[in-house]
Amino acid sequence: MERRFTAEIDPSMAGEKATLVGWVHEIRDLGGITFLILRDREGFAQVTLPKKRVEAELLGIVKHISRESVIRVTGTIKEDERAPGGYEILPHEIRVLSYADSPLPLDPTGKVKAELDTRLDSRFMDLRRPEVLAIFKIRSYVLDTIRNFFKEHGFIEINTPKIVATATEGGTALFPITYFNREAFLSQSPQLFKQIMMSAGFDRVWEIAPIFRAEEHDTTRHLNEATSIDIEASFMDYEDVMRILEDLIARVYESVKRECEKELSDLDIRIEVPDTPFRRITYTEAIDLLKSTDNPEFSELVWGDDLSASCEHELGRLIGEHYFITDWPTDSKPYYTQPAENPEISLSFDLMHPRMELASGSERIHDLDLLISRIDAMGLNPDSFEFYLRAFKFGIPPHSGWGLGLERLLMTMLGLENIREAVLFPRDMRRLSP
Ligand code: AMO
Repeated sequence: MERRFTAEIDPSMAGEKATLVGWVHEIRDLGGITFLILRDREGFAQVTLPKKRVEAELLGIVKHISRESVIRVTGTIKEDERAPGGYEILPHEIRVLSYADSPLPLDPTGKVKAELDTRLDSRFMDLRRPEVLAIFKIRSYVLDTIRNFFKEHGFIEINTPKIVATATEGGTALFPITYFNREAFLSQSPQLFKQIMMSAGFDRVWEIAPIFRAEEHDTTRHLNEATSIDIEASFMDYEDVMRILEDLIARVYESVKRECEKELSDLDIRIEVPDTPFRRITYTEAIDLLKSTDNPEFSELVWGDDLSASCEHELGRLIGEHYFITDWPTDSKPYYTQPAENPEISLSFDLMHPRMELASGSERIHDLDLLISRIDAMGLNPDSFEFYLRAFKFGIPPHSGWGLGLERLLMTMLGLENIREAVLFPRDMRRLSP
């Protein structure tokens, strides 16, 4: 008989036979009756064994099953409004497909709380919890939504190399690797390649792929391997790509709210779709706003300073919703960022959630001489960018783009405390396994 998911059965099927497979979530022996709760990816089902009415052999099997063993149950569906899904299964056959050892490394019912580190050490078991699984079902759904969004907006999906010869975002945060007899690095960003694709005439491209950052940040919002959602678009200015970004964020929230009701309820959260357009403040206005608070921490701020985590936090508190900080000092942004008419200011933006930065982007320099002089001014050697600079010599359109962190998007949308919650097997300074 074909197996079905627990959620594919409902009380109207009473009297029919069904086969379910899954994990033994709980066994409750009440003397005259035993309840076995079976768990699969989609939910729970109650398997009911009244002592007087089931074969002794089945009772014997159930007596010796350990929690979290994998079983197959075939039985008759019966309506029972007290059971999960409104039905129970009266079993004819129970097979143990894989025994689980005990004690278990974690409690998959979540009743016994464990530290995140302990959970990540036994991630296979942690992921069995419905509220943890829900995050990854939503993650998968978000990726679908993004793919559809880009398709509708005329973007072509690209895949760029993750083994590269040069830094893109400045030389500090690279993982060096050995590439035969040469030095190479894990890619920090598809930046240079997505720009080259503008010279290649692809017009609008997107990529979702890992980025590797060797930053020694041990925080709740930094990973050493993250997932970046990147776009690059020709003949668009930075306002154009900001609009695409805010529309994408709103679409993701809307779709998750509409389509992931069960997962949101497993996580016990509600989400509010943010209104668009998002508020835009310039970097200069952000500095003024911070200085106008009576917090002495901000009184010393001067134009050109980085916005620290506590600045971001204070701005988030004051603004209280998604917003853009635009027109950053040119020197605070990477060499490929287009300066404005006043060259101290750049045509750039960060997308902020009240809790943290989600994305950054800009209009790009497409004038070769200016690009070389910016690379120089940043203390980098234009020779090592030869493969990139060549693409600017033979006709390249004006273009703009951005990169959005998938895990930060999930973390802020779902109110997760730690970014590691949004990654199956996170990589951080201390964690390389599993
Ligand atoms: P940036 O370096 O700001 O920009 O990265 C873009 C977004 O990627 C996410 N991100 C991270 N998330 C978790 N852990 C990290 N260590 C990490 N580093 C980055 C953030 C961030 O906002 N090339 C430009 C983008 C562009 O201009 O198109 C870039 O990489 O959410």
